[in-house]
This record gives sequence, C-alpha cells and structure tokens, in this order.
Amino acid sequence: MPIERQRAESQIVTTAQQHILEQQEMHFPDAGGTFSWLLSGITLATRMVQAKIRQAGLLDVLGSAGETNVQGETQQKLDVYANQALLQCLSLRDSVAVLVSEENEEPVTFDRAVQTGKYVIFFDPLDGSSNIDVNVSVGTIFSIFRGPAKLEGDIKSAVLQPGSKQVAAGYVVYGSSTILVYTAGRGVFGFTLDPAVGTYVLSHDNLRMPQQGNMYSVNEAQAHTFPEVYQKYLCRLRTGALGREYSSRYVGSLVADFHRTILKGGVFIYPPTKGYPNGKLRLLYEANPLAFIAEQAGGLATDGQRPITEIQPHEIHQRTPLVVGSRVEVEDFLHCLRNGTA
Ligand code: P6P
Repeated sequence: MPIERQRAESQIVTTAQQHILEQQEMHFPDAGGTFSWLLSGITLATRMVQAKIRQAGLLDVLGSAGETNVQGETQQKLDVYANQALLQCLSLRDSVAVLVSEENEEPVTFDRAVQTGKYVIFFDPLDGSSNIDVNVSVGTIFSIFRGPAKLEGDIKSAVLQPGSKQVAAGYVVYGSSTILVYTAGRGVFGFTLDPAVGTYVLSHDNLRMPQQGNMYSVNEAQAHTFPEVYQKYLCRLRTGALGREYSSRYVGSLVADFHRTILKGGVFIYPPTKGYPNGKLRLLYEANPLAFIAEQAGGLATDGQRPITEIQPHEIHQRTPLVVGSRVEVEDFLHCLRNGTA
C-alpha cells in the first residue's frame, strides 16, 4: 500500500460532528440538519464549560455563587456559568421549542414558527458541582425529546413525556479527560475532547456495557436507612452470591460513577433514603438520559417498580430511586424485589 494512503488511513479520525451527521443521514433523513445543528449547540456549550473548569482555580470561579437553585441547593459559580452557556447556545437553535434545566424552576419556552421549534431538551448543566472545589470529576447530562408542532396552553404536557420517547441523550464527564457519550437510539458512542484542537474525537465506537461487572456504587453511609430489600441485595453483592467478589466504588458525582459503570460494568444505586424517600436523583434530566444510554449499551435501569424509561412524569423536577448497570446485577436486584428475599 503506498505510504501516502497508509499515512492517510492511520490518521482517519471521526469527530462528533461528523458522526452526528452520519447518524442523522442514516436514521433521521427528514431532520434536514436540525438535529445535528441542535447537538452542535450542546457540544459547543460543553467545550465552553470544560475550558472554565480547567481554569477553575485560576479564575476565581470556584465556590458558591451565593444563590440557591430551585432544588434549594447552593449554586456554585460554575453551575451558573454552565447553565447560562447551555441556555445561550441552545436558544440560538431555532429547532428548540422548550428548555428544562435543573437550575431553572420553570421551563424556558421560545415562540418559534410552527415549522421550526420541535425539540424539548432537558439538562443538568453541571452535575456533582459540589465536588468542583476538590477537583473531583463533574458532568453535564442532557435528554432530547420531540415536542408538539405548536406549543399551546399548558406546556407541561409537552415536557412530561416518559423516557421511552427520548430521541437522544448524553453526558459529558469533565474528568482526567473530557468525554462526551451519547446515543440517538442506535447504539452508544464516546468522544474524547482533543484539547489541542478543541474537537471531540470518536474514542468509544458502539460502546457496550459488560454483562456483569465487579463493582457496586452506593453511598454506604446511608445504607442503614435503605429499604430492607436494598440492604439484602447489597449483602448479596458483598458475600459473592453473584459468583464473584465485588468492590465498592462511590465518587459522589453521578456522571463519574455512571461512566465507570458503563465502561467496567457493575451497578449504581441511589435508593429511597430517610432524607430522600423518593430518591435524590431527578427523573427528567438525570435518570432518564442515563437509563436510555444504559439500555442502548445493553444494560438496565429501574426505579424498583418499573424501568426508568417507562415512568410517566408528573412534575418536571421530580426525583426517583435509580438502580442502573449491567444486566446480571440489575436482574438480580429485580429478582430480590419480586421475591422480597435475598
Ligand atoms: P449523596 C451530586 O450532588 C448528586 O446529585 C449526584 O451527582 C450524586 O450521585 C449524588 O448527588 C450524591 O448524593 O447523597 O450520596 O451525597
């Protein structure tokens, strides 16, 4: 093979933009470019956020912004920046009809012409932000639905859709490297940001979650307040009932814990607790997108009653218990639930 061709082939990289366009041409030919243009708004915002995070200690962007968000949580300065970056980048995409953010009490709507505004996007702009000051990985999570052609009257019916209606979902983990993971319903793909170029490059093609892992992820300090079936299930993991020894790994940053789980297998659990009887994690912009990604990668996600993606939401900031991970571990949990025994 001539040298030039060898060199060319060895240097072929696929950027997120190219990949999204290919996915769109293959599976959303009627999107007419709006879907890829929409996703480019998200990737742009995350590149802005990662640039701020990388300079956090130098730019006085650490620490509290002095406000609390709709969840009653103290907003970190980077929370505010990340939220503004996503709102700004996505508001410029005229295919966006509604934006729902963890940081905003009410949905943000846009009075688009009927034929343009068609997507409803949910996002947690900077999940795990309380970890920022101690340099622990944080993340952005997003979920995309189609909305009605025209938003009329109460828009909540447009936004309160079950996760099975998602057309795409993804997250960016700002860790030792910045990685975008997304699905548009035809597999899961990961892209690592090349900081020298400022471009996301395909690094995890058709990502599949191992059928079984050897790590479980839960806040052990709360275990005594978990419902009994969760405590019995954890005992099974700790005592080798699933045929192998498990290690406990818990970062306390959902995107970091989930990213490890999708790559290495195992299970992440946020059960009902004394402090959060309905679970702490939010359905629409945390559990739904991660559940969609997990299912597309061959895993499972449940709230203990039903698959996460089958929950009919009743409130945009509602919380849910979450058990998500490899098929073997989650099916064993469901078995414990059905039989009420470990
Ligand atoms: P706990 C971060 O605040 C977060 O919302 C998720 O990123 C994380 O998984 C969870 O809370 C950690 O909660 O109660 O274990 O500190």
